[in-house]
Amino acid sequence: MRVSGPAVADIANAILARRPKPRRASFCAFRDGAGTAIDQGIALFFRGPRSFTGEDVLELQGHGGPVVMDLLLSRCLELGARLARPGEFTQRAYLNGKLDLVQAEATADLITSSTALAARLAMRSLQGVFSQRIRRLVDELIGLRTALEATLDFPEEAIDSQSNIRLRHALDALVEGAARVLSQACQGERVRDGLTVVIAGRPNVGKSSLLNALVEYDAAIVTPIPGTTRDVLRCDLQIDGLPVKLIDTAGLREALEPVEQEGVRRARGQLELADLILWVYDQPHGLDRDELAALPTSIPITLVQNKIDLGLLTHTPLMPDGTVSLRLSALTGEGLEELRRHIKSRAHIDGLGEGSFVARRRHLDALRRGLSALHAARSTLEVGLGPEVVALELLEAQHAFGEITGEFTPEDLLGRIFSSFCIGK
Ligand SMILES: Nc1nc2c(ncn2[C@@H]2O[C@H](COP(=O)(O)OP(=O)(O)OP(=O)(O)O)[C@@H](O)[C@H]2O)c(=O)[nH]1
Ligand SMILES: [Mg+2]
Repeated sequence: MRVSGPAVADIANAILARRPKPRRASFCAFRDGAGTAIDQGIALFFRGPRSFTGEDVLELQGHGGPVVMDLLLSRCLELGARLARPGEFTQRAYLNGKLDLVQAEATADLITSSTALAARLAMRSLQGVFSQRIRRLVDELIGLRTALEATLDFPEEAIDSQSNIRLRHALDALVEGAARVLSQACQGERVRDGLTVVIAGRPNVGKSSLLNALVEYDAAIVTPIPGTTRDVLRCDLQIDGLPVKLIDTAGLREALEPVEQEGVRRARGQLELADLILWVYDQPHGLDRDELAALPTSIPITLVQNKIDLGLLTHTPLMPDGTVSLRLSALTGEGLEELRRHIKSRAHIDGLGEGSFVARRRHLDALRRGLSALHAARSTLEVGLGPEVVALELLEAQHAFGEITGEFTPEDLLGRIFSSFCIGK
């Protein structure tokens, strides 16, 4: 049990009948209001600001068990404590300057990470790797703005071409740096949230068989009857540390019967949400270009020819450049390894090094906004619109980057971030 706040020293006195020495483990009885022992165990007292939250913190390690915990909890509440809201310990740590926002989020990401790789990257964010990168960008921006604003204050010394060139170089370097952070953050987000892969195609081509083969159990019903799958089926999969959400859908065709019609409608809905579509086809049906043309254009599509164990003659149709085409058998497993490798390559998480970190969509949004403000500043400088406009655009970039670490973060966003934590963290 963990208690934080200004009344902690008094609560410790009352429950332990003495004040434990800060940062020392002491073995004590935990007592109720009448002085009777509820439990006994280790008490740890941290005096603020040298604690996780930055406030006085008491940690009681007892034997556990719901009734004993409840008695101890009631005693703390009696003494003036209240239950913590989700993420409140971390929120207080953030408000007291023990962590920045990126680190606070990394705490939650570490706890909920779904793969070992995600946990490692979350740990790096928690250690400040990501925050340092952002802070460096912000520092460079501030330097640039200071230089610019100096010229604003002394307009008679209008920017000469020499300092203009210097400014442009500095801006170029900043754009490059921000783009690099963004690309790493994208990888970090992939590792955290994974890839959504939707299996789609005509009925009976072996979509559900492919899902079963990839997840290595009988998740989906497979029959020789076209139109077997109607519901959208989701399975979680890991490919070398990459979390993959694999989604099986109803075969796409002009369905006559209402249940299948609904299945087809849902299947089409899933396509819009995919990071990657696996378009499965088989022989003798082959590949229908019209069906492919009806798929969302903004989402990458990989062609998967199934049932190659049947040995039927096929031709690989001519496709636009860059379309990946794989051949496999969901029945024998031939070609599955290539498909796994291909899915992983789509996440672009190869070569994640020591400088990598976990990231969230929120971070990507802010980085993109900051980067586009930097691009705007660069074109403003190029067309010679005047330093005050450039300075404004730089300030906008600084605010966007500052949102990531929590320097400029709206209250409601903070509320949303911390309320998604688990209670007691
Ligand atoms: N020979 C062979 N048969 C396969 C292969 N994959 C699937 N099948 C067979 O093809 C038939 C249809 O398989 P499903 O996996 O149900 O196909 P589906 O695309 O999910 O079909 P719907 O759910 O109706 O859209 C079944 O009889 C499978 O056994 C394969 O690689 N080789
Ligand atoms: Mg199916």
